[in-house]
Order: sequence, then structure tokens, then C-alpha cells
Amino acid sequence: MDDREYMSVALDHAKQGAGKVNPNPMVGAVIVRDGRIIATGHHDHFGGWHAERAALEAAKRDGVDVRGATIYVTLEPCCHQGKQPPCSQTLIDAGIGRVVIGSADPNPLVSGKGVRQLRDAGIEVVEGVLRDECDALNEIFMHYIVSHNPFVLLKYAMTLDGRIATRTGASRWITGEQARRRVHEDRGRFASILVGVGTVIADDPRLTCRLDDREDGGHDPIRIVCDSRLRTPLGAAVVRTAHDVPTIIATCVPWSDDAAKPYTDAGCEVLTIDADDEGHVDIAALTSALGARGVDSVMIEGGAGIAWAALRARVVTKVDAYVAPKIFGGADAPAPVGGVGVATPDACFRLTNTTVTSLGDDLLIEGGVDYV
Ligand code: AOF
Ligand code: ZN
Repeated sequence: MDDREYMSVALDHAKQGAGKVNPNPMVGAVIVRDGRIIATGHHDHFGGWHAERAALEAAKRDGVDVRGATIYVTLEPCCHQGKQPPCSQTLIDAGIGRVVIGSADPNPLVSGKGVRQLRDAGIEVVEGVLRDECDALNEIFMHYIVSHNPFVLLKYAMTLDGRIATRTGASRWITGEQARRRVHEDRGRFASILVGVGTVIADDPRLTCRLDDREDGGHDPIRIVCDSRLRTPLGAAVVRTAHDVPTIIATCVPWSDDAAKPYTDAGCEVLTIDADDEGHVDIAALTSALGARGVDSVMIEGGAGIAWAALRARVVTKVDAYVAPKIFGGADAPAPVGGVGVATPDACFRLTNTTVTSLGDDLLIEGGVDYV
């Protein structure tokens, strides 16, 4: 196996931290000697051992000697004292001979200094192996660690004629199984999921992560309902399950205890946020409040009003548009993005670095948003 193949194994290990490490990165490590993998590790949960330490501990447990061995790490080893001690020093002390790195760490506390420390200690360092894959895995961390604002994904599924429901409001299902599985994988790695109260009233979604092949179904994101006037039905699935899955109702009015109590009794948090100029929850204020409390990512899953408000507030980092080869028709059947819309084509929101992926019969178009 070559460096890229070992790094790919390290990436697989890193993915085991999905949803459990936020706002930290997912990181995997593989220790190799004489062409054999002698230990592996990953960052398993927030505050836990870093991947390098986890791999070294596995080697120690198995009584294997790591002196002079090569370690493959998907992210540059840290060199600062955080919740965990600096990995660069740990690797030096363990006598590791060579360090192969995927992504550079944009954390200002690390940012190249981890590599320098290793080189200063006489260790051979190779950078950028499978960099694109490693960067993509940690798109959330990379964004949040420098901006302190959450990575916001606007996700929607529409028909070929741009409808997210039929004229009667029915929307189950637009896309097929593969596309829906990907959405659940995203729910598993995002810290939070945001919908408007209209979506709760119309669809009564659970907004949990349900992956068949995971014993626990996957990690559930914090559910957030934008509900300026506290219209969320007390019988809604998100309210009824709020003792099990954290649920925030974001509203604009400082409600009296009496009005908020049924929700807080059910386990929801009622969070008051400033209103925007249309009297709705100000999405930029909401996302920055979430960022301030360590929520590194938000997945917006509906509806059309929230999608427009988030674009208009320029908080959307990336768009995932699923397109099913179906046509609903209907002049009044809803489209994914509502609001007033732009007046001229050149005032559009434009996606950059777009990719198109086939998922069964459906297409997924992904891209960052270029706010110029
Ligand atoms: C991780 N896991 O495997 C690696 C990380 O507060 P701490 O000590 O957990 O440090 C978090 C920082 O450490 C994080 O922002 C990143 O820059 C660096 N590397 N973090 O959580 C890991 N290797
Ligand atoms: Zn570390």
C-alpha cells in the first residue's frame, strides 16, 4: 500500500467521529511499520483523545513498538494545550519516525506550527496526501474554526419542474432511497437542523437521523424551529420527543412564562431572537447566537420562506439541491425558495464550484454560494 492508501484507511477511521466531535474536527490516524498497519485510532467524541493519541494508546495496549514507525493523520497534529495535550509533542516523545498529513489545520493555534515542531525535532513530515478528501470531510470544522459562524447548508429536494410538493401539499417522497440516505448521513454529521414552523405544521417531521445500519440510528442534530409567533403545535413530533432530542423554538417575542411553559415543560428551549424587518426571526442573529454557543453547523430543511430569508441574510454556506426526474405541475405547487425573490437575473444568488452526482434516479447539485 502507498501513502494515499494508508491515508484512505485513516479517513475511514476519522468518519467514525461523525456527529460526536463537533465543533472539533473528525480525525483518523493509522500507524504503519514495515508495510503493516500496527495501530489505528480516531477522535471519538468532543473533549476525548485526539486521533494520534488514540492510535498510540492502541499500540501500547497491543504491546507494539512504534519507534521509527510512520503515522498517517488526516489533519495536521496540534501543538497547543487544549482539552488535550499537544499531539506534536506526544508523537515526538513516542519516537515516531515519519508523519504523513492530509489537511493543514486552519486553527490559528496550530496553522503550520504543528508541522514545524515535528520537523524541528528531526521527524520527516509529508503534507497534503489526499488533501481534497480530508478537507471535504471537515468542511464544517474548516469554516467554523476561522469564522466562528456555523456552516449553513441549505438542502432541498424538488421535481424537475421545481416543485417541493404537489398542489395539495403532499411531498412524500420526491427523491428515492439513495438520496434520502444521504440526507440522513448529513443529519448525522450536522450539529443542528432548522425548519420553519410552516413545515412543522404541514409535514410534522421528526428531523432525527435514521440510518438503518447504525445501531443508534446515528447522531441526532439539535432541532430548531423558527416560529416568531409561537404557533408550533404542542402535539408536533418535535415537541413530543423534546425530552429525547434537544429542540429549540426560536421566536421573536419575549413570551410570558405562561405561553412558553407548555413548551419548556415538554423539554423544548424557547429562545428569543431579534426580528428581521419583516417581523420574522432574524436568521443571521439566530445563526450567530448558535455559533456563539458552539453550534458549528446548521442544516436548513424547509420551507421556502426560511430558504429565502437565509439566502437574503447571506448566511448560507452551501446548497444541496436534489432533483428528482418527476414533474408535478400546478401553478400553485410550491417551489424550494420563496420570499419576494430577485427582480433581475443578474441579482441572482449564484453557486460556485458546483458538482453533479447521480444518486439512483436522482441528481444532487452541490455548490458554495458566491455573495458578490
Ligand atoms: C481534535 N481531534 O484528533 C485533532 C484535533 O481542545 P482540544 O485539545 O480537543 O483541541 C482541539 C483542536 O485540536 C482542534 O480545534 C484542532 O485544531 C486540533 N486537532 N482536534 O478534536 C483530533 N487532531
Ligand atoms: Zn492533537
